[in-house]
Amino acid sequence: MKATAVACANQGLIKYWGKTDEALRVPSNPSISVCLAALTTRTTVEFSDRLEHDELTLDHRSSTDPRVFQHLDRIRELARSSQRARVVSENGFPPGVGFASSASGFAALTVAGAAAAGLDLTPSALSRLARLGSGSASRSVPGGFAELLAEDDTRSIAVRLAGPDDLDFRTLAVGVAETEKKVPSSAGMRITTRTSPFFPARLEYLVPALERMRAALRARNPVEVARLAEVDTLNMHATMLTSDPPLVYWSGATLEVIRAVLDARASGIAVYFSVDAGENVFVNGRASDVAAARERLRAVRGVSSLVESAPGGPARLDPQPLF
Ligand code: 2P0
Repeated sequence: MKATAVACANQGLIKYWGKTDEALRVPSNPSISVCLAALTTRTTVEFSDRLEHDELTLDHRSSTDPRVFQHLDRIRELARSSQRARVVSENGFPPGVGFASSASGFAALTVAGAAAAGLDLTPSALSRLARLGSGSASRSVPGGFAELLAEDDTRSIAVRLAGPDDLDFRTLAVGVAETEKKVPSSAGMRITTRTSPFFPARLEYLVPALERMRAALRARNPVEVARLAEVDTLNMHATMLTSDPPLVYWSGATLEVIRAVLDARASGIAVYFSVDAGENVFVNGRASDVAAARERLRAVRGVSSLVESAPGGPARLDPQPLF
């Protein structure tokens, strides 16, 4: 059987950085994200008796990414199937934008793969399954503004806190990266949780920080959501910078964009920065403020791309296959 799904990438607003169980990708803390409608992945999966081994094509190139094959094994185990799969996946991101995402990729693979295997999973089961592929992918399953709970394996699922149209919220994805990030998230999280003296302080700070973010979403307050994401960015990066070895994900251009955001704010435009585990910067705020800051950010040295995105919806099956 064949099925196709489309899923959005997402931006951590209260960020996920640490696991209590690496094999099962159980997060150390709950995290809250917003899906990005402009950054999507489309994936088609076919399970068939005619295939002798799994075949994977990512953005028109043959791939042997073991994480994808392991994920197909998880789906086969749930479906009690031994059929091999053909997987074709394409990122709808503007070329060279540097925001390629395991979140949209594993969310689309999960939704398409489960349907292609004939599984009829609940939204919670789909979110958990996506988490086993990549923690942040679980948040792309419900879409909108979602919280990934940090419980045990079965209860660490993402639930929706607000729909994509509930807040006047926009994100400018500001691309500055020219290279792949140096330390992948899984390895980086391990280093931080084991070595940063600030990590225990982060876990303490997160309890009220999460509550404030949930309250800002309930109040439909986009400026407060953007502000709290900036506060959390600095808190998470403080734990990365104080890891041993240090994790310095920012480049000079990252700081230039951050300074431009602070300057914009000083001149009365309510925009806030947010940085995940990489050099690129998200700039968040109301649609009118993000539009007002756009040209200033385009002019910053080192900026190679700007993509404006509204909040996105859930991962969904789609009738348009890639093969
Ligand atoms: C986030 N990040 O909340 C944070 C901010 C990176 C920094 O979710 O190891 O790529 O595959 O579970 O999902 C990155 O985490 O990590 C992430 P794995 P993933 O968006």
